[in-house]
Amino acid sequence: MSLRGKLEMAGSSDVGLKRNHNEDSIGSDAGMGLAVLADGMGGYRAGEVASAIAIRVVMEELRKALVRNAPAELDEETGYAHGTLMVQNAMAKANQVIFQTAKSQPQCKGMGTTLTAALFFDNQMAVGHVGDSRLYRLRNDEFEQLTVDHSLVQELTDKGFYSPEDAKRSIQKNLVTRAMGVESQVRSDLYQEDALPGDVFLLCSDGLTDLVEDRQIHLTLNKYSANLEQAAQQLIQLANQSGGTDNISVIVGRVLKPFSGKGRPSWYSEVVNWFG
Ligand SMILES: [Mn+2]
Repeated sequence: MSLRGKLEMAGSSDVGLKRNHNEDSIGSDAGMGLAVLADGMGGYRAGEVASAIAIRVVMEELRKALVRNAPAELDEETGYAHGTLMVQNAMAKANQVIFQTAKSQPQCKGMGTTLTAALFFDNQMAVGHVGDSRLYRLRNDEFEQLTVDHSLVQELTDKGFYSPEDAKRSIQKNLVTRAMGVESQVRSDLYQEDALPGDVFLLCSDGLTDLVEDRQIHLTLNKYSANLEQAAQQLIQLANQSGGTDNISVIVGRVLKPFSGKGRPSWYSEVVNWFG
């Protein structure tokens, strides 16, 4: 089962107005049901190396894993679907590659990246998450942030030191407390959610959410949900109109039809063909 015709996606990444290069990276494959977004950090251009590695490795690892295993099958030990564990494993591998590269190449020392990945299978969505990029879901008229930032601001808010208003004004907004590639191992947050026809998903970097209010993002997704390309462009434009102080990346997805499939999906053969 290819998810083509059942799921649509559009993504865009923009340098913004103040930076001279783009350290965000995105990747998506609607047929495979995969969207990945990363916001890199590090010295001279190392951030873009880290985010590019994250996207490449996660996509490669998931392509391979989906050939070997049916994502909808349940893992007895953990209670997660295989697809969710595949996301976790792919992220662990990406972490390793970034960490090793940072260690072996002086110009990449200390680099890291956020990563938010969503894999769709069997009317579900598995999300893996590290850092302060986000995943939102618009279902009917309910707009909800599904991931929780790994940031100092979020921690202070959780502990009650910050109100949401304080958080917005904080100068430490971009201090990430967990990132990919910084240590030899990383703990990814995992979410397994159902995906219903009509659901709209947004993966985005902080270049959007620091400048554009959730309410505004919600309105934009509502307005352009029938045209995801336009939705993506519109969101980037909103961030740039508000100053464009950081790189801005978005991937917008929409579930068109149910995509159930328990066994090894029939798109298995299609994937095998890609690898020839
Ligand atoms: Mn950023």
